[in-house]
Amino acid sequence: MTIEDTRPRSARYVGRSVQRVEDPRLLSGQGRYVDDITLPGMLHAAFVRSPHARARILNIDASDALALDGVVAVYTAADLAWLNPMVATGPMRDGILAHSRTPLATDVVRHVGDPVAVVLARSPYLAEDGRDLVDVEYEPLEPVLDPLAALEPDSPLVDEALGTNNISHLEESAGDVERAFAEADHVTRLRFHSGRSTAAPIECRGVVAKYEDRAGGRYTIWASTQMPHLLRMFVAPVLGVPEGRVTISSPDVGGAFGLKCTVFPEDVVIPAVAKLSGRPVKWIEDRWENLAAGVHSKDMICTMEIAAKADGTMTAFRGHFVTDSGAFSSIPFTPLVDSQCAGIYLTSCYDVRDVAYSVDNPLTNKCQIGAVRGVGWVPGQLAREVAIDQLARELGKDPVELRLQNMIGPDVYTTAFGQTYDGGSYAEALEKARDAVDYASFRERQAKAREEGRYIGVGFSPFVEPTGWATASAAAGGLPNGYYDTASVTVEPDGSVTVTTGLHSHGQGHETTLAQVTADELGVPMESVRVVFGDTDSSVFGMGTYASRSAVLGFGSIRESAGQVRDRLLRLAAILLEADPGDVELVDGVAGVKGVPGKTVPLQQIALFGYFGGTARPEDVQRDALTATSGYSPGETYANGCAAAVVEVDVETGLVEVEQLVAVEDCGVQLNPTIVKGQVAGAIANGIGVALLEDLVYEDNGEFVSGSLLHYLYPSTTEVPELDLLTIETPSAVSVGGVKGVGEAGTISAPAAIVNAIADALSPFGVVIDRTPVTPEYLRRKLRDAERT
Ligand code: SMO
Repeated sequence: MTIEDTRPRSARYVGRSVQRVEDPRLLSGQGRYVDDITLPGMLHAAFVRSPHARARILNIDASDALALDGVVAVYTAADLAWLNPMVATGPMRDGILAHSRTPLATDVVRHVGDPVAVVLARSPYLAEDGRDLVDVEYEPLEPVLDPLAALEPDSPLVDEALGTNNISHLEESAGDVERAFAEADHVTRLRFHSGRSTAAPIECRGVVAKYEDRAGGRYTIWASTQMPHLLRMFVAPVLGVPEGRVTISSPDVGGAFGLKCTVFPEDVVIPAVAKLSGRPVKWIEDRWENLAAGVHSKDMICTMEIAAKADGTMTAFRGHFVTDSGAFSSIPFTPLVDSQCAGIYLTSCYDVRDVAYSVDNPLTNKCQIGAVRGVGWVPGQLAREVAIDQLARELGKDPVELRLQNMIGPDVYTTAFGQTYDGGSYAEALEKARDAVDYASFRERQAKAREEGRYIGVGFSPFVEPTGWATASAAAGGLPNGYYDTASVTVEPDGSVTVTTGLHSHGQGHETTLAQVTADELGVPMESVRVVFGDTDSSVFGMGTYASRSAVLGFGSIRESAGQVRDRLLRLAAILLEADPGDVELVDGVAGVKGVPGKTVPLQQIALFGYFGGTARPEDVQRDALTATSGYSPGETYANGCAAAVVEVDVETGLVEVEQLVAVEDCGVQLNPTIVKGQVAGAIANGIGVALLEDLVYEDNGEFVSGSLLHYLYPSTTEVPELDLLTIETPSAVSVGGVKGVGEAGTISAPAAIVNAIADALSPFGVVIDRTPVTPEYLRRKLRDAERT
């Protein structure tokens, strides 16, 4: 490993841009992904999927497929009737209907891509050929496609067993919203449609499974997932076996972005057909399946109202969020991960005490809505920040000044809904972004450009992001179940260190950051630390990686467990050094006595003594040696920051060019600044896609037309400008090490900054931007409409 800076080795690792330990492996093609798993006798699976949005299955004829040489089996729902249903309860909360599904469609298909049958063959190509030969006879039914119409009492039902399409209507309010609106000098109202997007990781999903008919049956499942233990928890009951008979192994994961913290039908179908066929089975998702039948996100109709005084003081927020939820309630997080997250964090960094939101989650005949980077914070942020710019225009106020006027202070703050922020640089981040785009001179530049027929604009989007998802933050966010994580830290007999965690890494660099943390806590060189995760047999139980939680949970759980081990190391060293444990220090893997140069003992010797030193060791060490396991669930941690965008709009073509993008990130104490920058840059690129490009489109008959990366556009290097990545470090008041999470902020903040910049550029035309993505076609239509009026 190479260390970038030249500080003395005794310096702490935390806070340093240590180069990523995993990169040599990943960059030299030595990563091991699900598709790299090959087992003797393995068959390959391909899914027969619905071409219809909604249809009754009249007949499935697999005879032609089975006649094809190399096709081994075709299974339908009838063959899997022994599986238990997959049930989405909405993480143990009230107010959402439990929705269950079978992993393969039984009588009705509910969206394009809904799996109907699975073909097993000797090769993936033969499996696909066999798939094309399965003859499914359908009777098309009228699909439910408009989420608002789906809420009407006379709408056809996506799932008749539920008796309604709306799987959740929630309302919550604080203060006196009615009165605040009645007494307002000014009310701004915006209806904003946040478009349908997804994660589209480079590595699509994949499952390999093997079943062994011993000891009551054992499943080994390799899956590309963010949460091996939770996946096991949800898959085992569907397979009808105890969790102890299921091993989930998630090797290297080539991007996940929330999509892979979902439990999918294929996760149970593949192990089930491995059992039925008696052969290991591999399924690797193709891009069409990923786009049509993974998870979608957003597609939220947001109605945002702001009550304000004439001087610009915002007195109340009211929001209504309707998620076009798709055909199934995604497991485990359900579409509330979008709609409710938009509502519950509505006040963000503003001191608004009268606030109300409501959400609806109509099922429709489209792909399910689930977690994707930034979840419902993205549409919530868009609705609020775009409405604030609209308010500023209507009141003739400067949008930055108006925001600063309404912003909370930097100290610990409890929102109207009861979330307690752990302190942050709310105003400072906005000011920093403002200065980075040279706002003081911008209006002059803008006026000059307009004289030349060029339309440039600037937009801001300050944010607060819940991070370090744990029991406290979940409770404050209206999810009454517990989230924590565990780490085990072991100093091996030779003095090397093994850490296991139930967190996962799919690009975040946990092999590096968690080693940095461990090395500091123990006082050992980082090179001696190995971080193990991704396999339920070899890692301690954990909740997985999502919601910008791993830095906080990983640091906290490692500090707890490493602290216990270090305590034992120091007491052992004290015996060897014939010193008082209080006088012993461990630095860079060498124990010494403070103030006594030359009197040292290396970690290797301490460890050997710890394992084999007989009765000379303290009694608890004789019992537990040098290993400890500890859990951690921090208080609420909230990152904050601000995105600012400068754009130029070509009014002839409707094309938007992002000229400058500034991201100010305050995620508390940074474990590794380079990794923080990487996280922010990737998220900002994602945010540019959400704002301008990414759109999953269904035609009026429910046909899905965005099934390739020619149609589902995401940004490449030509759409992402040089980014100005700035940081502020406000240590968390509540977490171990003052750490807050990072990973989603850019996706949350960038879209609203870009939309506001476009609206600012086009303010002479009176164009109201009311959706994402802001495509050239959409902008031209808006400009034409504006010219006509
Ligand atoms: S959508 Mo993220 O993995 O919480």
